[in-house]
Amino acid sequence: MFQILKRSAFNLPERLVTPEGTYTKRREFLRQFGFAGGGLAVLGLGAQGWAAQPAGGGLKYPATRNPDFNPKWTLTDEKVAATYNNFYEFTTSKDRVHRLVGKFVTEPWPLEVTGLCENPMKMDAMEWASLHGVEERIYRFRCVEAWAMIVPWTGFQLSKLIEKAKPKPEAKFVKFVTFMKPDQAPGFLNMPQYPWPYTEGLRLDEAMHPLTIMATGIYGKPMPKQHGAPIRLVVPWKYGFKSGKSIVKIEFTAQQPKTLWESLAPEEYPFESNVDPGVPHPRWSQATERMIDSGDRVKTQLYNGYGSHVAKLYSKA
Ligand SMILES: Nc1nc2c(c(=O)[nH]1)N[C@H]1C(S)=C(S)[C@@H](COP(=O)(O)O)O[C@H]1N2
Ligand SMILES: [Mo]
Repeated sequence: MFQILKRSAFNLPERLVTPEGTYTKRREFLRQFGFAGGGLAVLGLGAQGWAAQPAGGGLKYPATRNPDFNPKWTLTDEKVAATYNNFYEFTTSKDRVHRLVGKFVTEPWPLEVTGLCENPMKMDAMEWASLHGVEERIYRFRCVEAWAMIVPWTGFQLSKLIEKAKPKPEAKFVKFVTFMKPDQAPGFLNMPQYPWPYTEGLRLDEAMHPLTIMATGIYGKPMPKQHGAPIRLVVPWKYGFKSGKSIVKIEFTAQQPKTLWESLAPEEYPFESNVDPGVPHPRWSQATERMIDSGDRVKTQLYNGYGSHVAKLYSKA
């Protein structure tokens, strides 16, 4: 998905393929972030391998697996998951994200909880996670592009953090904002046409749902940078783009937040975006999905198989 621009556009010098407006916008962007002279800051291809780990902020790995989320499913191969990523802040090439994260600094990681709440917080995300504890859960994960994986996440229920923040009665939505450091991730400058930072959102009741977690690790280890270190959202019944990576701000709002993908293509990536095999994407079917390691095609399930947990959130009764 996300072929808002033709794939080839990324392989040509930008000034030859983008409209004047976009080029000008990029120049402004470079200036704003202190890259004078118009040269792109070339970020070295990280020498670290796919398995490079951040320190993990003092959390103990592996965390105890929650027995309620310990299905007998075969896990996706760890290396395949770590080398097939969507993280547009770095690149649109899934197989290259893990090579481009070398300069991404993920510790310390200030996280701001703000907006319509009684108890706004500024915290170090890893300290907060250590203090409140993490657990492991095996979840299915389904990208809107019709690929899927089964992975063990480590994290905590977002509801824990929301309860501490005490949203006000007017708060109806939660907005999630990703880091934006153009000197640490080449995608910002290479793709100035995207409305950065990556922003996602949930209804407050979806954010409070016990399946919704903030993940600090995967495969029993601290989160590798390409998976959204040090802390990311995971919403297993929605398409993967709802699960924002490397979150720096969580904000309670009265109005439905404008998300990055919704502002680019609302008919393709609407706000709700629950996994649904019966609703095709405008450009492809959602009836089946491809497991990224085996290549097997399997039937897509309504709510990604989590209907018994979440269908009641959407019943119109
Ligand atoms: N900040 C940010 N979060 C993001 C994305 C992104 O490009 N930037 N891509 C999303 C998409 S489309 C998917 S499918 C998942 C991929 O997560 P993974 O690479 O850990 O499998 O991250 C989501 N979160
Ligand atoms: Mo995705």
